[in-house]
Amino acid sequence: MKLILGLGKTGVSIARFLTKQQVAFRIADNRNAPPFLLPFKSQFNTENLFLGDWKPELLNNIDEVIISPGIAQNEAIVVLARVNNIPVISDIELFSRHANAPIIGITGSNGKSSVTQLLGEMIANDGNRVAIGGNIGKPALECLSDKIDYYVLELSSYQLDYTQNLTLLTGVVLNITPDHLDRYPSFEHYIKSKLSLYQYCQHPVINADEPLTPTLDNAKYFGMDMPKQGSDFGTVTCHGSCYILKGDDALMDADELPLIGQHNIVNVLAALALGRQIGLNTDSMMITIKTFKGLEHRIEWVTKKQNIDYYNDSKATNAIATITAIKALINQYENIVLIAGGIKKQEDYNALFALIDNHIPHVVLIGQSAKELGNNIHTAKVTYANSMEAAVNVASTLIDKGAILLSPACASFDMFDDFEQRGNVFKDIVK
Ligand code: UMA
Ligand code: ADP
Repeated sequence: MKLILGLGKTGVSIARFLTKQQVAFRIADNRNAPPFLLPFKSQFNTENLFLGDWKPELLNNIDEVIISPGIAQNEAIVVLARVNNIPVISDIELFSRHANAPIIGITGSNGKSSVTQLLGEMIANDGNRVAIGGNIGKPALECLSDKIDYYVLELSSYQLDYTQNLTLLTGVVLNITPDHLDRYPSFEHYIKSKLSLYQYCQHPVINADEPLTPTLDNAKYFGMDMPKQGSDFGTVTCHGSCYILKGDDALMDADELPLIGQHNIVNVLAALALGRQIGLNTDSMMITIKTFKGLEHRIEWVTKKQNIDYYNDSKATNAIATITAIKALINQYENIVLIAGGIKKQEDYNALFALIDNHIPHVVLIGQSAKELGNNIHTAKVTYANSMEAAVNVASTLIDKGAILLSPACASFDMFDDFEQRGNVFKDIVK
């Protein structure tokens, strides 16, 4: 019998899969009212459902535990399973046992979802059947089908931590900056978790600008400053314009990209290198790149009202993501009001504070960590707001012209269900 830990999106997908396979399971969640309880009850019998504190008996007669990524490795039930030599695996490992088409894995601290979506669209536009899933939102097991040519999976460090067996045709660690440090004893452990992706890759893709990534055989490289070589992907700046290169060949002027910011050029280079590793046609990839609109909640332009452009970057849940968003906008606007705050991560925010003090005249702070953030901002004018509505209202009175950017640099759970709800609330208020 299998034990599923966690009754969220992942847990329900595992339960559905095991039911189809006619494999018996127990499912447990240490919350009394987990978010997916109602959908679970409507589909499955609850005889083997266990809620509340983990009980050691959950492991009786269990030959394998399949765990949700949100459950930390130091939870008592995980420790006990390991003491008893019961394998603990991720839904990704279970998925890979049953996937009959090549899998592409994408991880990194920022840019995972954007590159996953862009590559998925490139593969589809090149005439293949593709499924996109994993940490991006659709559990991997729900993507399984006989009618798929490629799977593109966004993989979080949490999912990689519980994965020991996986075969990836190609994959990339986009970048590594501190994140999720509440889950790891040190930054080094987080780095190791991210880099573990390369042990599964047949044809890896490597960011040459990321000092923490290794040099590997069979790899294709990408980077803003890539030396021109072979069929790797880089850029060159000539007469003030930045060109995207494949080896020595200029593929396009980066100004033709529909998305703003240098990070989007980097994401395009990563997707090109991945596409190259799986043999996609370059011309077809370029067509997709030129029409890719990006994902909701990532520096998403919302509207222009009375000379003010509003941007929703709710997905920016760490300092680097907000730094990226500010850098993408500062050359276009003289005045930017930043709306930030929520639950601060355990990471160094000093570079963000310095960027704000140098480039942002006004900051509106919300949420649990507002005061902590505000105490470190010295030159920019700081205003506190106790709701998103108050934040948007006050922000719109602070400038006559420019941009208002929601880019929180924090998790959303103190005020919202998730980053999506936070972004949608912002957009509703703005509109
Ligand atoms: N749970 C416990 N005990 C715990 C922790 C959690 O019982 O100690 C229970 C919760 O009550 C919950 C269940 O476990 O009901 C499952 O929780 P989960 O957090 O693993 O969430 P899922 O709904 O299964 O969603 C997960 C990913 N969530 C996390 O990694 C935290 C989703 O990524 C992912 O989209 C989904 O699987 C499908 O693959 C979200 C995320 O925030 C977007 N990811 C992090 C990130 O991107 O930064 C890594
Ligand atoms: P992830 O899935 O890793 O969270 P997303 O593609 O959803 O990444 O982007 C989240 C935020 O991270 C974006 O709003 C943007 O501000 C920032 N970002 C996107 N790509 C990159 C990148 N390559 N490097 C740094 N920051 C990035």
